Amino acid sequence: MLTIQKYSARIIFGLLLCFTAHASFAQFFFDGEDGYRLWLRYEPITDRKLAKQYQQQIQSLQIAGDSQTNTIIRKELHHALSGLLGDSLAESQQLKNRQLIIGTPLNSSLIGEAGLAEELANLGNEGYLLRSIKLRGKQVTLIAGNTDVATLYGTFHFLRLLQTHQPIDSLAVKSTPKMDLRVLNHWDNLDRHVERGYAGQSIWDWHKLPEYKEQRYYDYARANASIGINGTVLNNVNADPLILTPQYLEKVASLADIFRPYGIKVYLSIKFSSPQLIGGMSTSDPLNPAVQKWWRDKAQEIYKRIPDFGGFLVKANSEGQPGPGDFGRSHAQGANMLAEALEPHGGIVMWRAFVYAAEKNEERSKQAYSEFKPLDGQFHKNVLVQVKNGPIDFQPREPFSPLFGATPQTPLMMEFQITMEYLGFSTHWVYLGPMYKEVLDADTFAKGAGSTVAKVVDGSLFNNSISGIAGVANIGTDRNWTGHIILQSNWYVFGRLAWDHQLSAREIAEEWVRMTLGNDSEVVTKVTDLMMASREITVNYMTPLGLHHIMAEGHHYGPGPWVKDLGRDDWTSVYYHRADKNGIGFDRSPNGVNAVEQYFPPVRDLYTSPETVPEEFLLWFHHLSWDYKTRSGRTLWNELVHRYYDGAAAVGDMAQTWDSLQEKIAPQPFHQIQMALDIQEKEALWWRNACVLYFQSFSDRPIPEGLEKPQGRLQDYIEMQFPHAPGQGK
Ligand code: GCW
Repeated sequence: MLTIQKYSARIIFGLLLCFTAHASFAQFFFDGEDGYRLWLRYEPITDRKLAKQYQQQIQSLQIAGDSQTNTIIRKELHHALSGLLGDSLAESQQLKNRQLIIGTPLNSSLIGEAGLAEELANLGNEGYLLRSIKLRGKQVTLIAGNTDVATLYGTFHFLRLLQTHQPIDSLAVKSTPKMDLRVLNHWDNLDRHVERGYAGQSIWDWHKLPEYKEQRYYDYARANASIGINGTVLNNVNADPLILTPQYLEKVASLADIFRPYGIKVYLSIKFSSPQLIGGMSTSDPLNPAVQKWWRDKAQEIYKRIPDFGGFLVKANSEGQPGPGDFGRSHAQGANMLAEALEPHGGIVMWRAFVYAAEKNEERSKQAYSEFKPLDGQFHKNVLVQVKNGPIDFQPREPFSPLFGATPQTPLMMEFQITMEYLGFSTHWVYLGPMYKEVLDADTFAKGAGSTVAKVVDGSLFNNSISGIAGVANIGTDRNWTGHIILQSNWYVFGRLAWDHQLSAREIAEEWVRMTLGNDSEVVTKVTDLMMASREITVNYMTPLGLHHIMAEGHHYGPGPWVKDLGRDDWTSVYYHRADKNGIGFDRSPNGVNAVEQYFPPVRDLYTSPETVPEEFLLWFHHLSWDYKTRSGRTLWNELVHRYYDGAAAVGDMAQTWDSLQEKIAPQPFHQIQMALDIQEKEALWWRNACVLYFQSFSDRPIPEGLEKPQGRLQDYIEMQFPHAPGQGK
């Protein structure tokens, strides 16, 4: 019945489209495609030949075990196969031809018999095998791992093959995660405001927990498990100390109970001064024995409620947060105190390196390195230092942080931002796969060529005993989770790369498109192409050629290259672009603040000269005259203007390409994305006009020939105010 309604709605919609212009009727249609199902839609496979092949290859199921995780696997498979193939499959504990068998050597004797012992021995707790194999004369497909959660991961892999229409007749997959900790960081406050969140409120309804368990919590866990995410930090790094009170721990425990069977551990951000704020103590000095005891007791209390609690994430002595520095202690001393409290229970500390202080009198991009490199070797074994991908702050493009590779004895966790604080909030179509890959694939040269950031982070370069990667979530209560359906792909690509950073951004994009928008070849090619181009387009209309930190102040919505005179220089835009009548850019070469010295040669040498630095970082490392000749042969001024214009124009092209897919995309996602592209087009022009007019006031040079004049008056752009822009820090 539902399906009939769905299709007739589509037909009516199609007819109406013949007579109406875009967007106007979108709100009258409900086709179920509201984005809630993410990439786990399991729509019927309409290619009947393919569906038939799958049906022939998988004729019954044998799922071993009856743990909660096994039940989840069972439900997911029935739900998925009946969606994809139209039939739910019978389960049978008897070996049958063409059976899909799922289990571990412990719960399934068949897995034990399959001759996989050696391979299973190297899989760890999360890796899995997918095998087409003959067993006791029967042709079967196996999903095998050492734990139930591993087989859940294998199940999702198998379903992904079906969803993306891949062959399943001769499977020989072996997959293990490259990083141990694959964690989302929610910057969610306890009042449900999400710092830098653009998709509604926090999905954690603290007020109704622990009793009221939203369906969304389970769907969140499913989605994460489907891409291998195995941890979640529930609350903002600008932490509310109340999270550690019994009242909240009870709520945290109820979420941990929901997530456990999906292989997801819960972590908490803590406020370093909690002993004073909620413990009634007069100090939080990490070397004070009473403070140490307070944390030990707190850890014990947490583990009593949550035996597999993951650990703490800490933002300390950064942007006004308290930390060990308040007591004259180092970051290592602060982290180690917490590490000691968690260690007996198997917990870990993720200590953030995002620190910069006005008093330091050192250029901001250099401070994290200066602070943490000398501490290498001083951290306890269960501490990871969590480093943002670039040395400043999640800009549309930054060079990799020089800390990667600089601390052989300290495992560094990568921190990526999935939410779009500096990339257009939730209306700009920016697929972050290429950005994540650019950073992960960058070569630090820490131990000679091939010492990529990915190898630092996955622990292989320095043989670290623990490794991890974190992504600041873009999830909220919006029906489609991320505010913009395309931006679901950033959650997706984060998880997929956390599992295997060797995958390419394109193959992940394509996978996501097939699962989320459909397998039609035109849709797949066009949307994947748009995704792959989208990040560079945005860099061009926001911060081309290595410009950075020129967003409006506070909320970071829109351009603000004119921002100056704030409490601190390194919060202003003029500090970063340094435009004057002679030129533009930040001299971080040895003639300037010498940030290049923090990189290993030959990266250091490449970055030192404007002739050899990759052009995308030109103005990050160099202050150059407006007439400097860039690689295109244009002057710097002309090149800069061209980039702004190219970027803005490309959004118009994106919108056109999108429009051409109208017949092939369900109405709701089609219209939502179309409307978002309208906003993006408008805002890309806003960025272009405002920045070009502003920089022109220094360059005093004409708009290059062939380009229209920027619209509007600079002063009007400067005066624009958005007091209620979403996501602001509180
Ligand atoms: O990017 C900046 C944000 C802050 C954030 C901070 C951080 C949570 O503007 O909102 O605070 O980084 O990473 O700690």
